[in-house]
Amino acid sequence: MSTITSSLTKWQKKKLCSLLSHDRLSLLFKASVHGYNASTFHQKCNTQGPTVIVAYNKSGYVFGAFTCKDYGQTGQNVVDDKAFLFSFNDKEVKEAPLRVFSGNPQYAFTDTGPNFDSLRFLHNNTATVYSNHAATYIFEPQQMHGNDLQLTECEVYRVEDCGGLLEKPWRNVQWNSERRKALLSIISGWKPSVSSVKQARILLVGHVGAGKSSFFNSINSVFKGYVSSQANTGTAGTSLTTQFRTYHIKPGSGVSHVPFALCDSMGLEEGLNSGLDVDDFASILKGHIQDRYQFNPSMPIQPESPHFHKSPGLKDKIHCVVYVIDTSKIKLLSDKMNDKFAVFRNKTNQLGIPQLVLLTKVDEGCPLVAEDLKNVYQSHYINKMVQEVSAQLGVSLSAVIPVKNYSQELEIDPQTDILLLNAVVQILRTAEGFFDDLYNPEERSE
Ligand SMILES: Nc1nc2c(ncn2[C@@H]2O[C@H](COP(=O)(O)OP(=O)(O)OP(=O)(O)O)[C@@H](O)[C@H]2O)c(=O)[nH]1
Ligand SMILES: [Mg+2]
Repeated sequence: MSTITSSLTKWQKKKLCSLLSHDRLSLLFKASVHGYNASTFHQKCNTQGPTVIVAYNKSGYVFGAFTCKDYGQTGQNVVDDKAFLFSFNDKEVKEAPLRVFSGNPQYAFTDTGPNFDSLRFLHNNTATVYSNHAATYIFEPQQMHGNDLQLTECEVYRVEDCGGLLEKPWRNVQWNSERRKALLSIISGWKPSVSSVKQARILLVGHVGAGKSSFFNSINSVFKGYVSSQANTGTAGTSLTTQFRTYHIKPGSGVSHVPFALCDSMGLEEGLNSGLDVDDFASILKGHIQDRYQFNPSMPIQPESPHFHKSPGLKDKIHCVVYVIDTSKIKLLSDKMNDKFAVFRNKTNQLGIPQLVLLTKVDEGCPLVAEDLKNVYQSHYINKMVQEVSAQLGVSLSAVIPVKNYSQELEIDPQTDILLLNAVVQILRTAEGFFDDLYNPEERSE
């Protein structure tokens, strides 16, 4: 998936959220990516419930319109007594944001497009806004947009309620230092049930920017005792990781043995000849691809490649595939991306490799979790996303594990460690299935 990122700064997002009295904004449409036109706007934004359109100009104004009604393409005036226009400016931090309600709620907007009468966004399918302050919503143009009608960006967000906390957590986690120690001891005491294999090889796959490399960094950090960023992470349009990497983690944190290696791959993308290729994926699973192989999305690895392992042993194969998915992107995964996941899952099933799903960025997904990670199994929103991804990918609920990676922290934190270590324990238990299955070799297909 080409990653679409919000142009809102943290400050702007906070301001907008408090203006909307909601705490979750899910990006649906971004004009610089999808085009300044009404037809893609409708494709992405119709029947999404409450939304907010946000326009940006060079003069530092962030302005737009909220409606709690659906966009459609009926050409009708939509009645919405909650709709309003808003504006605030980066340079006037102390100024209260402007909020203008419609003088006539019968005519909140026309749903042929984001057309709020006094402000018509994507005007004539261009990066401009048409402004008529004397129409349904009455405002001072200088205050609304500084008379700068050329847009540098225009986005639409679904405005969601994160649904608060469930009465009881749906999984029990002990959040104390004894548990952290116990988890470390479970991990260091684990070993594959086949003596020729010393470490489980775990492959991380998922869409671009899902947090695959960050997951390795985070696990490495737990064992180091400080936040480490060995693997390159960040956001780019396409996968930042372009090499196949096998990371062996040095023992630490009182642990003498780390019985697994994490393999990091290139992100999945929608298009043909982009992102991780399914043939390369199959070669990794079978143990043919060696550390530091440079992926070429337009051509899978060839047997002549110096990084092609011609006769891999059991220890070189992948013993567990972990699909890494950004919690906030689940609803945004396109059909093409879901199809790609299905192809990858099929391949993995054919080879009899157990699989599970890591839901990353739970802190970004739910503000209650960002506030206190201990809310992770009590958050309505995370619970809903776990169910959604389980249905979407066709994995059981018990195979979906929410985590938060270290992303901006400098020091490790006991709660984050516990959630990460829990995930490792689940991964190892899942990998165990691979070795257990070897007792029925006739059921496996290569
Ligand atoms: N808040 C938050 N940010 C995260 C989390 N995990 C990853 N990130 C951030 O998300 C961005 C992408 O993370 P990466 O680890 O580079 O993603 P990736 O899956 O390796 O992406 P590619 O290599 O490009 O396919 C980085 O800026 C990370 O800091 C998380 O759990 N919480
Ligand atoms: Mg990466």
